[in-house]
Amino acid sequence: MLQLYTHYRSVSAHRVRIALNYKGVSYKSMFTDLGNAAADRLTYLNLNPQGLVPALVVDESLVIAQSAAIMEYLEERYPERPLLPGDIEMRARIRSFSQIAVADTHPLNNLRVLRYLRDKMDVPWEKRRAWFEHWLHTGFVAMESILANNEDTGTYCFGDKPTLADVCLVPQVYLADKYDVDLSDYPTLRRIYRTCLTLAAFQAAAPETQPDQRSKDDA
Ligand SMILES: N[C@@H](CCC(=O)N[C@@H](CS)C(=O)NCC(=O)O)C(=O)O
Repeated sequence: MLQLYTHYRSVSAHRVRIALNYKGVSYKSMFTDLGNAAADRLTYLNLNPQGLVPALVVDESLVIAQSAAIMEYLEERYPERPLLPGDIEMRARIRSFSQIAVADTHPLNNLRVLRYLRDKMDVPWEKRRAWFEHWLHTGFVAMESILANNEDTGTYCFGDKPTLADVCLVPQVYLADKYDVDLSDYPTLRRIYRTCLTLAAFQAAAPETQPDQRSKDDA
């Protein structure tokens, strides 16, 4: 069985959990602590030298790091219930939209960047918060503009079934929502986000439904 190294708060792992669930692929969750425990970290670095989550262990010869690479692999290996549907132009549009979250928004706000600002650059909390919000809004403004002006926008980002675009949008909006970022300027993103959250694949991937989150609640 596939093993997914994950953490409930990880935006990148959240994407991969949605993709796995949407495709109906069984996997075992391997919980990490985002680098807080040194012993675990050394073991994990042997698996994924970058030390980030997620990582998907396919078998002893293949460990895939990077959520975009994992989701492309899942799409090719499990083409049923496609996340990249349509013709070559449509797939390019979906990939392009998805990368706004994966490549240009999330990397500026991930834990190691925010910790670096705090620990090495002495950036106070208010300024770190301003940084966090700035890069979220920069991504959301572009995403909203694309969807609000696109005739392919339907129930979901591109048409009437979820695609990779929705898989990448939802964890980003979830994060913003959790930190009370004002999303009032993004009605299309909010509508699609709410629709996605009615689907079992998205619900089962949500941070609050993950066993590592629940064990924290129990503690
Ligand atoms: N580009 C990577 C980013 C992975 C990433 O930054 N993961 C975060 C959690 S969302 C992480 O492991 N953070 C730990 C840290 O920053 O030390 C991907 O999409 O998989």
